[in-house]
Amino acid sequence: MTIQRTETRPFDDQKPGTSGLRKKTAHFRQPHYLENFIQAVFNAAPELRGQTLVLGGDGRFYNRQAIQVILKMAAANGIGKVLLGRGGLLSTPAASCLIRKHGAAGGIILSASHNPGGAEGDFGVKYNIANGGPAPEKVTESIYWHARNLTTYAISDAADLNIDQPGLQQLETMTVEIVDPVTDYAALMEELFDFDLIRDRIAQKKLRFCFDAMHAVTGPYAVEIFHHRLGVAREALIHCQPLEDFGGAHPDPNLAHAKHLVAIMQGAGAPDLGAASDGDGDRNMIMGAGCFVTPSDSLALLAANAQCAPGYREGLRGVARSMPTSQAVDMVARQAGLPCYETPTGWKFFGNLLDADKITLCGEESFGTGSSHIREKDGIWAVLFWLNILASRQQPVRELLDQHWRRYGRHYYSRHDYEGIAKERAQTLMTELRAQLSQLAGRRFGELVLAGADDFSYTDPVDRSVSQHQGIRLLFEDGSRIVFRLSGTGTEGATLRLYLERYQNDQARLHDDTQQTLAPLAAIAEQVAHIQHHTGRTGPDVIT
Ligand code: VG1
Ligand code: CO
Repeated sequence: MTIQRTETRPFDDQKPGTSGLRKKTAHFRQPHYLENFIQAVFNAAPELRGQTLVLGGDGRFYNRQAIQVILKMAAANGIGKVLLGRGGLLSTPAASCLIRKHGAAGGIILSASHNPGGAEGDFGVKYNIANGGPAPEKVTESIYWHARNLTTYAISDAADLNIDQPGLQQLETMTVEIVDPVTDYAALMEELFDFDLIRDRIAQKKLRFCFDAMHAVTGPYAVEIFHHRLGVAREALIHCQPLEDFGGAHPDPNLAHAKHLVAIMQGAGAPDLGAASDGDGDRNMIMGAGCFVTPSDSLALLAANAQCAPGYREGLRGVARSMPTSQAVDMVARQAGLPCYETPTGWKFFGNLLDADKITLCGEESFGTGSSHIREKDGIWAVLFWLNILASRQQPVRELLDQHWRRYGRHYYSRHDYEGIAKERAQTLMTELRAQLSQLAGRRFGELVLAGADDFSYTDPVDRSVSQHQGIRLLFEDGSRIVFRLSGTGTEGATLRLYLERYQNDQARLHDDTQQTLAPLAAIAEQVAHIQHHTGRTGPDVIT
């Protein structure tokens, strides 16, 4: 066993996006590509030397090979110990939990999240810091700098490790401890939620539940937590075997991709709660019998009902949402007198607020919800929170939603995605839009009047760091909003995201059709941004 210094040349495209470095799997598998990025991480994070690194991934194609490479590079870069999920598996929230629980200096999570996997699909690498959360921008910028200035990387020539064998192994001077991916995480969940109450309601058949793991990483977590610890029938947990290609499907828990679950929840005799999670287990979709809860509403409902769960009984410090997320949670915060923060898209911006104890709950419109228990969004946690609320309130999801809207008003909300458009055309759309911003205020579109328009900029209230160009907002006098952003997680061309939101508190208008309600806003977006002209598309590819 010796440590090799391999010469390499930098790749210029290793800039981490919204959530790590995400590329086509084939791109990642080209010689030196993964190694370069990992070396850039180790160079940018000298605090890992002699310390513990948590490692795992969502089990997609190339996960196991990448784990072997990273282990050998960690050994060659002086990492003290690696805590590895058995079989190379760890959900993103479980990795965050392990980092915090074991005082690790950081973690590497292999995942392209909700993007499809397989040789033709996507692969990704995320780096998390000692608080358990995604590396903040100053760290990702440093990784990018190192990636562009790399000449060599260090790797041990040791043989592959058996990553399916729990226990301790040695690699050069580094210890590798292979742990069960679920145990610590499940214990944390038991601290937060009333498992006895949920188990009782399930046993009495008063709370019927169905979960779709989408052949991704949450399968083993769902079986252990929902089946073994809460007594949910095994048949009610579907697609729980993690597969390298997610069964050829898109592991994205939304109405477009979680078709199986949607069919169950729309069908006769639907269970009380249906939920799904994404590739790496940080997203969640919530459905009631015959109804869908938007992620923005889900965050608001969790905030309004937090006291149902033992872990949150002492109350919330505050809440936060990403800028494009609907303002439903703001209404809850206002009535409860809680601080409410608006951050750019991506979980990394919540870390400082959570560390400084300014917030307890946070979420994004993209099916992500989380809390101060870890520093990532957390799919299974959100589902348990819903189970706990349903077990305590003993009302159907639809009724809870109705009551919520009656009290706070309803934010009709939808996101329209235009995927795989030419990068230059997407840039032109955004540039032309930006150029108009100063002239837009005061403009009238039918009954809607624009109060203002800007390019969202965020100053972190804790470290005062500034993040600019986080999305273009058109803000209307009645509180409606249109937001335009380019995705930072795609791997082909550009994806334009158009977010539409309209507030309604007329009690007679709480059950209108969402897309119809938002149609005037979609028309304004087209009128202002000329989406059809720039994208060459007549409509969005995905509506969530
Ligand atoms: C998307 C979502 C964002 C989320 C990110 C990572 O980013 O919009 O809210 O944080 O994915 O989620 P973008 O830049 O494509 O809009 V995941 O589940 O990939 O870790
Ligand atoms: Co994810």
